[in-house]
Amino acid sequence: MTPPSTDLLELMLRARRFDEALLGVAGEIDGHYHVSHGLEASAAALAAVRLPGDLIATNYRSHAHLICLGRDPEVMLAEVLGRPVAPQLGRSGSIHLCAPELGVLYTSAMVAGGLPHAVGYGLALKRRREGSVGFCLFGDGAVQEGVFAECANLAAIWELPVMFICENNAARVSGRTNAYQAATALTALAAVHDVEAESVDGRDARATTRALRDLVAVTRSDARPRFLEVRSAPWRGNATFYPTDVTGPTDVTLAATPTGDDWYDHDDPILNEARALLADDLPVEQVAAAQRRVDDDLAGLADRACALPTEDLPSRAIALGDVWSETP
Ligand SMILES: Cc1ncc(C[n+]2csc(CCOP(=O)(O)OP(=O)(O)O)c2C)c(N)n1
Repeated sequence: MTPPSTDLLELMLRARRFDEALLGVAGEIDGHYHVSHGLEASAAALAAVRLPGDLIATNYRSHAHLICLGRDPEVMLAEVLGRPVAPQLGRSGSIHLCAPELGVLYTSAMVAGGLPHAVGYGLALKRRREGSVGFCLFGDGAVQEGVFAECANLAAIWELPVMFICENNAARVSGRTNAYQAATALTALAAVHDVEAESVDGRDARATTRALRDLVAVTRSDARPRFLEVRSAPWRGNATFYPTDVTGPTDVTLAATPTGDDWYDHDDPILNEARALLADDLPVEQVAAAQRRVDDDLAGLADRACALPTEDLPSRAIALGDVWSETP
């Protein structure tokens, strides 16, 4: 019998290792940064369903999305550290990363800023009639912005192939979705605009991938928008304005033994996937071997990114490159 695949585990762990490396050199980052801890399931699901030709509008919490889609971790960390690497030459910081070759053209750090981009992508892709989809990833806070209603409405009445993916990392709160949201079900806010909507447990990467794959398949065929709420627990390292690695380096072998801490025992989608592999009868040594493969591949990531040459300020050519102006 073929052993269960560790691909999903390794992909999510690769994204987590990127963020852990970034948090280790956070003192060298000029500006703000966010990490994706706990949101790796939607990132891996996105990578599983994305096809060449699709366009993706992500948000300021984009690291896992980009790493899972295939962005080079060393180049991406160097970019965040302000090193002049292609394509953004160290100007993006953590919150404006892009990867045009992967369909991520630009990242708005405004809450809900990517929603109108994705509707525009959907309109353009529909006109080209290629069966491609415009994806949008955003937090639960974006659903509170008025532009969410406008975008859901336009995507529905213009029948646009847009896949709205709401990463709801406030899902532990009972009753209201969170302190700022009167609605108890975010799916209802999409459904009211005639956008078919589902909710999935984002702590379960397999379920998240299945749910996204099913919705995207129908959107590719009927070119109508869909909405998926991916519910996860908040990661406590995000409690401060600047995230810190309060849960420490992820160790997938912890899945074998309860710790008494909800993060490790129930909430971390990576440990949950390791747990699912153990339940599939994969020996813990092979789960550990999967982790070693990721670690060997990324060995020295932060050192290599930090070692790239930097400048205190970008050169005039870099700072003004790609800036459009009427006056020279
Ligand atoms: C339009 C706008 N308002 C306020 C902010 C400041 N801000 C940055 S993150 C954030 C919280 C967003 O919450 P949520 O969408 O739930 O995402 P999370 O950070 O929990 O992933 C806010 C208010 C912003 N970036 N853009």
